[in-house]
Amino acid sequence: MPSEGRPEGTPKGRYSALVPRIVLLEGDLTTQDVDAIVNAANASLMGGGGVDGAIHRAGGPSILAECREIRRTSFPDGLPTGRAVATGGGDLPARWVIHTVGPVYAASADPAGELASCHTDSLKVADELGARTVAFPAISTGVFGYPIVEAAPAAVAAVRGAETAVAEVRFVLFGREAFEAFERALAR
Ligand code: AR6
Repeated sequence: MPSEGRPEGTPKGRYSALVPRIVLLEGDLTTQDVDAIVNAANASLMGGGGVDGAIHRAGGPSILAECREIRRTSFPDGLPTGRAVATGGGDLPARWVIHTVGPVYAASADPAGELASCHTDSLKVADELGARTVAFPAISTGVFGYPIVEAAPAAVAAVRGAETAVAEVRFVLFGREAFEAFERALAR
């Protein structure tokens, strides 16, 4: 069951234009029919495991080709942590993929700040694209080792605090534990 969050005090059915509606879903990010999905990538932008691998497998080779071009032209040393860039969605239902690099939890001096930056920079890129519905995975909570109970409130707070024209942010969570952590964060 998707569950929805509203900013406190916002009457049902009316949303502030500057605050995206947050929707939670337990499922697979790659099948989401949204304008853009966000990839939990690494600095190389050359693919990897986890949700990154799943996106490149489902989206086909055009995504990697565009990532190579972004590396060549804009980020020869790799995409910094907390930044985001966009490619087309290839064969995915989503029109665009926004690639961002989350913090490696154990190696970061400010994991919450860097994770927040992933979300705000991704929404900024979404605004530049004109994307109105954006689906995020639980960035950094897999290979990068960010505990889900800490990452969920940081991610939700970042989206709630973002100024964006995106109307809906959908967190697509893999597994019950991740879903429930986001549910608790949203209820705060
Ligand atoms: N849909 C939704 N969530 C998923 C999916 C999916 N298809 N697959 C995995 N998850 P991770 P990170 C969840 O490891 O921690 C890659 O190798 C997963 O359960 O994908 O940011 C990159 O190339 C977890 O909760 O990303 C980087 O090198 C969450 O997505 C590195 O991993 C994030 O897990 C990035 O690590």
